[in-house]
Amino acid sequence: MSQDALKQAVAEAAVREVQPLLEGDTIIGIGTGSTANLFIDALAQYKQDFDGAVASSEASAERLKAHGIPVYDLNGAGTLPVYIDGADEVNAHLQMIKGGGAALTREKIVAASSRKFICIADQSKWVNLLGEFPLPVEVIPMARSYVARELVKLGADPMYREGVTTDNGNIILDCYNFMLDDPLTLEQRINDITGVVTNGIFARRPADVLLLGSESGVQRLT
Ligand code: ABF
Repeated sequence: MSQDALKQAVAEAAVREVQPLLEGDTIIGIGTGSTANLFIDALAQYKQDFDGAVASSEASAERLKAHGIPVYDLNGAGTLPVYIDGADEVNAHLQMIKGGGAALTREKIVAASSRKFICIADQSKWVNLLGEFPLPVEVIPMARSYVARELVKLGADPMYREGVTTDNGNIILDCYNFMLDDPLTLEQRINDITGVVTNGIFARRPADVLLLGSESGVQRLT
């Protein structure tokens, strides 16, 4: 099976997973990336069954609107029953690295505001130890050099992601070679650097459910 077919299978499994939560006034959280896009496309046929969505990026908001699914500001939506999003890496604790698509800050905010986080991923994202994928850090532009020096002190090799401005107007530093055997502590340490908006470790708020697409089908891990 191709990677695209595995992503399609998890997207459809995620629609089945959220269906019992859909009611006329339900607003759900929806993430960013190619797997989330497939989820949006598969969900569209049920758009009459729920009110709308909060999106973690402008790109996802546009895709939702193109399907005729209303998009809401998180501030007026209250606590969301569920957030569905992909990942760049995920481990057995359902901790993740996210942010390859530069939407990490909004993803973290929507995840924090949701009762249940369903991660949708193909098997290429499954790892024993997080960290092979370069860790994205969103940074206020004027703090770029300072934050990069502080990240080096923590053991990383940060690289400025050229030509990318986040939806929040900030820049991304991709950190190579981080030792990620204690994701919870590192998530906090990086966030403590002045000028960091947030980083792509999702350990404080891991996923609650992982739908993992593999050759043998979609596994559901909790
Ligand atoms: C978002 O999309 C990100 O946090 C992650 O970077 C990426 C995964 O993309 P894809 O589903 O295209 O692999 O969820």
